[in-house]
Amino acid sequence: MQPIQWFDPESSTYTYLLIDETTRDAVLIDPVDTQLEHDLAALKEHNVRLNWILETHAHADHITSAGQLIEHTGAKAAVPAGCGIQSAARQLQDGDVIEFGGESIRAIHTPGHTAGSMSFLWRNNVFTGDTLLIDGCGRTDFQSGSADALYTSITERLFTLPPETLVWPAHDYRGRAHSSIGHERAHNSRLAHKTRAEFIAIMDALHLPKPRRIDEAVPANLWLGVQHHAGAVDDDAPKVAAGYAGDVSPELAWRWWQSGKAVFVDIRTQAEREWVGFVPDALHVAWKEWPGMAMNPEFDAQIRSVVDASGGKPLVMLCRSGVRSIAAAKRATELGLTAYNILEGFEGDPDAVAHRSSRGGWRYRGLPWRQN
Ligand SMILES: N[C@@H](CCC(=O)N[C@@H](CS)C(=O)NCC(=O)O)C(=O)O
Ligand SMILES: [Fe+2]
Repeated sequence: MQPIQWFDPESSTYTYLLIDETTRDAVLIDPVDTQLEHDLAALKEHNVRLNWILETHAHADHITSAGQLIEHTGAKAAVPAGCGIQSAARQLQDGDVIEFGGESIRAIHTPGHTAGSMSFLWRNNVFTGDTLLIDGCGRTDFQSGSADALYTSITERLFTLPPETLVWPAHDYRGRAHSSIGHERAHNSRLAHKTRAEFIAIMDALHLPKPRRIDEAVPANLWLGVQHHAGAVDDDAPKVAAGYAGDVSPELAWRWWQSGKAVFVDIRTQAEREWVGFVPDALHVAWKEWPGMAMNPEFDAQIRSVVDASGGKPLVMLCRSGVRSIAAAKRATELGLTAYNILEGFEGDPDAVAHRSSRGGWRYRGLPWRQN
């Protein structure tokens, strides 16, 4: 049983259809909005019932048709928990299993191209998204990407699968359809026989142009590509504040970070982060620190270097409840930086969460970093 592969020439994206041939239940991985009619017709032709739509990550180069497919077929979406995709029925964690008919797919968290990216293992096929491409890999220079994390994901999670496992990527720009783990381990020019340091140096030297549609695609994909959410997204503008750049909702901060428009800085203490919870891949510059919640004497230097390393992006600052982050945003503003406060902080104000859930068009599922 092999997956059925479709190609979108506009974005060079592969979409996969997996079928349980006994029950005719099916799963689609990474469908593309402009291919909706093709995909619906093909589902009919194959005489299958679509159970699940899976996304390997929040794509930067095309818009998903997942939201529209849900409307047309009654299927549900399952997405990686760390991608900030708001409107899916299931937020997947590493090791989660998606069942369709008598078949099952295992989610493997493979961060690096984006912090939330996942690969999906079905029988002897692995759908690698933009984590591992044929003779390449996804870029790591936006959407909280990390070459270091990508090296670990590929070498420790994917290359440890049996060598005969077939590799089905989310893209190929040269018409190649699939590969295998054994082949990529031996021949992938970015990874085969490369140390971590060599790989990071290769990724740092790529300097690729930004994907043409990133500013439109990432925000749309955080709502599974469904247009009526766009109104709600536009309403969600920063609010003017005195002494710093403004207040932003948790969702807006998250979208800015994921689309590379801002740097996300967690200013809580290290102890708090350990006890209460991390925001995966957020940068850390403590405002106050133990012992005694004293001001962090290095704050000015550390926050300046975060902005410098980002090429001058605005900051979005997170604390526990949204109080310390105002003070930190004001201080960063005095230093000549552009800094926003994230309303409600890591915890989220329960009243505001309830209010957002009842707002028209929003299907709010908790703060982006809380994965609930
Ligand atoms: N020219 C394409 C570029 C797409 C692009 O950057 N793709 C990302 C995946 S979202 C990537 O990792 N590409 C790998 C590569 O180009 O080596 C566009 O504008 O959409
Ligand atoms: Fe991507």
